[in-house]
Amino acid sequence: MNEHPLYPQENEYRDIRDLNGLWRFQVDWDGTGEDSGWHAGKFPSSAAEVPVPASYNDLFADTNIRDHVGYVWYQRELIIPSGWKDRKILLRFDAVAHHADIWLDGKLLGRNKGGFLPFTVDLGDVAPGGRHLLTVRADNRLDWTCLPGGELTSRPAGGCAGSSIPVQETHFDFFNYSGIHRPVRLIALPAVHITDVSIRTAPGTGKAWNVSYDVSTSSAAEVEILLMNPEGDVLHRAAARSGTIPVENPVLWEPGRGVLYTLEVRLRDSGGKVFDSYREEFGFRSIKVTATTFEINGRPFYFRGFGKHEDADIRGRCLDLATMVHDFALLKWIGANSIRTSHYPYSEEFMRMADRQGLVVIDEVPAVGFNMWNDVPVFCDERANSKTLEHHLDVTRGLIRRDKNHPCVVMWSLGNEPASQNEAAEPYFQSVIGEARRLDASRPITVVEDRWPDQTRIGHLVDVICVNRYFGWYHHTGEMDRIEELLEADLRAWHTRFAKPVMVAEYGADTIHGFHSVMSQFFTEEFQASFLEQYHRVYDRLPFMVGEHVWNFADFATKQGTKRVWGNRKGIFTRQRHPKSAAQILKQRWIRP
Ligand code: BDP
Repeated sequence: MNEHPLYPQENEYRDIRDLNGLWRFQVDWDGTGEDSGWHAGKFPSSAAEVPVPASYNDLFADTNIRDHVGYVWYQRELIIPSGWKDRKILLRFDAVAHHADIWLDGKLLGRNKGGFLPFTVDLGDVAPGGRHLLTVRADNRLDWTCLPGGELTSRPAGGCAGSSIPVQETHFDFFNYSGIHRPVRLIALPAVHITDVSIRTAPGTGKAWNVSYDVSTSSAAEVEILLMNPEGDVLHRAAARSGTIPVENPVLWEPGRGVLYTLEVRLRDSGGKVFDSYREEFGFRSIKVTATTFEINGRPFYFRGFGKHEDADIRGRCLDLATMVHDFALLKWIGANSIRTSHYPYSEEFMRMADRQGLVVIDEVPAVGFNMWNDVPVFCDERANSKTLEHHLDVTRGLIRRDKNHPCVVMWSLGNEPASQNEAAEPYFQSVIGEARRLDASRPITVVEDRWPDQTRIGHLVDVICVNRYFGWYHHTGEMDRIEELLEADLRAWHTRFAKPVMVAEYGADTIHGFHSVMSQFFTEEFQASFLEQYHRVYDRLPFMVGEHVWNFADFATKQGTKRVWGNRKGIFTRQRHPKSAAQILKQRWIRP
């Protein structure tokens, strides 16, 4: 559990040193790096250099590095400013996929499991002022106790009798990019500091809204709260570490209009002097789910947008601000009002920008790969078992802790396409969903399903039915004339059984940019466009539909396979973000005059 979930912030009392840039890098081909002392000694000057943040996989002209299963090592020098005496000094990793071990001068400082959430290590007794060697070992191996789940096997190595090489099996459809994927920072906090801030808003009486807040500190301290409007005017001051502040007639955070207020927390010493502060932005917005609607601020909201990936050429799955900003621009251009962070938590920078731009987000944990699409049970002792559940709970807590204050997050997605027909899936998801509800009663919950409405054992546990549908593609392949009939019957069956609003969280067809035909022909741009239109006709006549998320925003890398022509091509944009013809169909549909 990360004790410091707050996004790093620099101010009069808090300092940050950015550790991004080029780090030394070594692949641990046979897993003996630690035995050889890589954690303690300086890497040879012949070691490669890699950018942080980045996935390392596609950086080199080397298939073995791209496909390596196991450890890789990163190293750089770390200088702790001599002025940082009597401070709490932390190293913060925003995300390392999927396991990380951190050493400073050969001493193990911390370990982390899970590739998509931040963690910190405490530099505790390291004296400021010196030069140190920071070494990180990342491991991309996934088994059934991980999120996403995977299986480790091996195969005989060609040309070398008796030897084998490890194979990472995954039951999810994106390339297993690895490495230090998000920024690394050295942080200095006051010895006594703010550790967490939680903010909730809810309509009060008349035009007033209530802001409930709760502040945690590392030890007892006098707290001061300032609530500011978007212009920075202080509307309220309070002195308790938790409480409720009424705000008369605030400007609401709305889809497409990211109006943000600020709650500033200050800590004062006995003489009244401020020694720590933290500013958290938040928005006034409410969510309500009925049997047929998803309401934001009391008005029905219809999700238009995409399942996305954090994925780009060369850099893989890392935070890349240029790609991120461009993706936001394309979402706006096409008229999308929302996305799902399929299939894992996205960077904090993405979530903060979504807050500012009013982009609505379904925030997903990396519980993907828990399906084998056959009769082999997945939720059982040999596969997704109590250890998986323990980690799933941990990651759910971590995600809610990290993202709880984001107005953009309107729903938690606690899994993608699990084998929900398994009997054991029910108690499993009862635990995960129960924990999420305990931590956040203010947001609805979904688990995105691919099973049929009469099969699922978890539909009654969620608030919104989200389904991924591929009629005409994976199911009833090529039966284009039946898409509407099949889809309509299916969506109606979900609503009839559960009396909850329904959203299609994925629908799409692989399309190669530049392929054209005047006939109905798989992989052409015309096919993708007309495929989507058939789905849209169904959505438009079902009163309980609350959204459509096309799969996928852009083409993305997957493991190699006979069904993947250099990745998944269901993007409306190519991997380089060029629009396919269907982009115009969506733009016309989503930007209504
Ligand atoms: C769905 C998965 C998604 C895949 C998609 C596809 O949720 O991750 O990429 O299918 O096959 O089942 O394109």
